[in-house]
Amino acid sequence: MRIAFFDSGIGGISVLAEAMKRLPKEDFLYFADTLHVPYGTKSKEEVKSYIQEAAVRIMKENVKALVIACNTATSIAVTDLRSAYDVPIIGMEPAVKPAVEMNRFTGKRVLVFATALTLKQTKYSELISRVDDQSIVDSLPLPELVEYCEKLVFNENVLEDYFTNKLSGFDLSMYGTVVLGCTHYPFYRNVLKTLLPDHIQIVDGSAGTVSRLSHILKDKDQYNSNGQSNVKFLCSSDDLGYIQKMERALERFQSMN
Ligand code: DGN
Repeated sequence: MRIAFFDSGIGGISVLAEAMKRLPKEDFLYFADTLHVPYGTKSKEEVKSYIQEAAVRIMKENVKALVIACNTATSIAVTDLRSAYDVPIIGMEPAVKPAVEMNRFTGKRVLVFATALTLKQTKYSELISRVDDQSIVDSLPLPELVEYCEKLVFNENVLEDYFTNKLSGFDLSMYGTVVLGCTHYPFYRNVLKTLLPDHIQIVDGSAGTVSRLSHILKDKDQYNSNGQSNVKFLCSSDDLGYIQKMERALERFQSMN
């Protein structure tokens, strides 16, 4: 049985790539909700119903676990999905906790990039009240980055202008860590690295999510030993062009890392 990954678009491929590295003997299914991407700029109610529809389609594929490789979808629907289905459901969480720990004694702040919808959810404010005991966390939504990623825009000049403009109001010397709290953003990690001061570390939630997935499979004795990292791509619009785009995006992400 395959492990399913789900995102509104191609962002979750950044998490899939991490799982393929860590669990090479598994096979995977990747589902993108192309009819409704992006989620991050829509209302909570709309997005909730899109996620429920997507889950019905994914579960028909008879998968052994579902990774919601989208911070926005996780913050809105992980609890409902867990009560609706028996298979393990693993979500994403912006890596704020490790980022705060990394800066506990540096005197520096943490800057979280995520969708506006993720930043608005109670799940996010609860995470901040739990871990940000020194009030050092700031946040910034980057909606255009999801659009660039969906169009496979990787032109360095375009991205440099974009980030320079977005970050112009921030004194970057005050920050020690940037958190990529949307799964589309790691596609731009390398560009960001060249633009941010050297002392800033960039973290995301992929490794933590894949570790949880791996522990759950181990606990349930559901590890595969004869899979081949085969990935079946599906999307809600059943568009072959988009499926080819996802394959290219995976190759690109793997070549970057
Ligand atoms: N990749 C999604 C996330 O991690 O939040 C959101 C992308 C979107 O639909 N805006």
